[in-house]
Amino acid sequence: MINPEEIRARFPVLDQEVNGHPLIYLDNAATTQKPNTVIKSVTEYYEKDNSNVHRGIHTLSQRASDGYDETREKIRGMLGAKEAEEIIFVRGTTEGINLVANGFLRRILEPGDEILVSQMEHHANIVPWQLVAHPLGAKIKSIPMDENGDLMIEKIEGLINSKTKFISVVHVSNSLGTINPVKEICEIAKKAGVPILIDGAQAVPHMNVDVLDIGCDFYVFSGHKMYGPTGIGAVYGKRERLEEMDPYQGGGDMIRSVTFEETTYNQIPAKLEAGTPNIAGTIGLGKAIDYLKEIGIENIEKYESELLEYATEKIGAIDKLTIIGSAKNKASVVSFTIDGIHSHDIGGWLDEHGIAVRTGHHCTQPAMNCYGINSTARASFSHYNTKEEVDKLVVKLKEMCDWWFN
Ligand code: 7TS
Repeated sequence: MINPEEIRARFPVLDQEVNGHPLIYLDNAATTQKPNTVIKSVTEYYEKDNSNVHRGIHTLSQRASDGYDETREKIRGMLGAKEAEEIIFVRGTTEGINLVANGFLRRILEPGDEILVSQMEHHANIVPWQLVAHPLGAKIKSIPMDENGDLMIEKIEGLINSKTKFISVVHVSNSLGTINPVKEICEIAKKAGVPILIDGAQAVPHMNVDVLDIGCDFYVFSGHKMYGPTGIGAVYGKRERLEEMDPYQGGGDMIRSVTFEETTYNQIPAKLEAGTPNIAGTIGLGKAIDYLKEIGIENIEKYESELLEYATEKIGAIDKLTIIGSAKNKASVVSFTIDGIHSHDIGGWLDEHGIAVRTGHHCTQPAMNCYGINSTARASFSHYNTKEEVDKLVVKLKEMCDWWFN
């Protein structure tokens, strides 16, 4: 059971006023706030252990390396992967997808080839594929969605052909909240013999993820969206896929031997992690995983889905307001438009009252195009948000409409 009072006490940033009002933070899909254990672990690392990893036999370097390696193991456990070596540290989802696009796809792509993504992808799951595909004469195709924001899964088989070299699909949409049936999609990909990546940026903070059950080749996520620090995330890749890959960046740690003529590479994961990593961020991410384990991801999922149901009903009842995205299976995101008021004006009004929401296209322009709009206001909820906060949001939205239209 989630006790929001107890939870909130662990997130120092929530205890403040913004523009003279208690902060109501509803921008969790952009980034989540950090519990005190995560903040403390980063400070303590710099106060006591700061050193480079895997490079020295001295004690501080051992401690830094231990913390770094422990997080790799914690991520393995969180995702249900077979081996810790299948976890590659990156800056976040964006860098993870760029790593796979460059290290995996570039080697196998030929002119005329195709990459399949969905219509609701974040730009981070479109542009890296284009950067690799377009100079090679390959192209991106998309899986359509219906007006509720559900992907048309039945169309996928027809979109795959002998030219399809890769599929990449978002687990949970950041702008619509849709939870995609990724296991089913991976089965289709597997049957067709096409490797598949799942963008888990919005999934890991909200639900249990098991990469073996899902059956994906790659799974990527960002630490900062799951209560960890910014600048750290991970790619899960099946061992054989990671071993096939070319390094994306060259430098320290990723080599076995270097001469001017030739370099041989280290084993995974080091092969794909050139240079000094974000050590403090990794240690903070480890603490974020401990936090999620302690609270229980199932408890979070249950609490957030009740909050979503409550918010959908209350927000959806506001006159002139349309909720964008009403998929069968949704995470705690409510995107909306109000006829006659630009979403930036909605965001500005709410901010004046201490309420933080995101407005704009949420880096999902193709999804916005499907609805014939270019932006929404988006309230995205975490397990530290409450029904009282939803009520305050609704009051302020109604006041704004009264003021605007009268
Ligand atoms: N994929 C999805 C589904 C996302 O929601 C985001 C960020 C990314 C990829 C990129 O993640 P990053 O950590 O590498 O930046 N989404 C959002 C958002 O909804 N508002 O701000 C960032």
